[in-house]
Amino acid sequence: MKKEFGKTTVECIQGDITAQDDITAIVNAANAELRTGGGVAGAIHRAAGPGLEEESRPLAPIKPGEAVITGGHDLPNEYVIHTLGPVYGRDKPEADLLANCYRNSLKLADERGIDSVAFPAISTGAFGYPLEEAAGVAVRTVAETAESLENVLLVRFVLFGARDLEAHEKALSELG
Ligand code: AR6
Repeated sequence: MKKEFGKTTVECIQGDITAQDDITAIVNAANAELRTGGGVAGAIHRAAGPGLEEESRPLAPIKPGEAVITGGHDLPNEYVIHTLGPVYGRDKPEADLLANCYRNSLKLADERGIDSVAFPAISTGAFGYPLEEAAGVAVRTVAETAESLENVLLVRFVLFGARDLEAHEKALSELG
């Protein structure tokens, strides 16, 4: 499923964030220390190789909502944007912090002249953010931010499971 916002196409697919060969920058649902970890972060660090953690370490720690950028190392992507999602029930206000993750990642990409960005469903795994709520924040924030982007022409949500895909497609279909 796809929709246009300004010059940017926003789409949702089911898949693995480490297998997006046609995307310039993938986003990592990172931990504050920018270390390997589990979930998306584990998959990204495994695919990128040890150079990713070496490059990331001096940029840590990051706070919820912040985003930093590194090279892609052995990934098929030129860049990895690392952002720290809120832990649901602890980092408040959750919705604002989660929105900052998407907004700051896209702004960073746009400043670097990056044309395409892929996001996982930040905070919806280990950090416990309820899926439907998070999908609404994610899709609304990307759509709003897209209106002012110059360089990012494609934003792809890469959802691991069928339920994740359904929640994001529903949120996207509900936007005007
Ligand atoms: N591609 C796309 N989505 C994935 C993949 C993948 N390869 N693997 C998992 N997901 P999580 P968080 C989905 O836990 O909630 C880590 O340990 C997953 O099914 O990766 O922001 C970090 O080190 C879920 O829907 O991120 C942090 O400590 C979504 O990605 C902490 O977890 C996010 O799950 C971050 O927690």
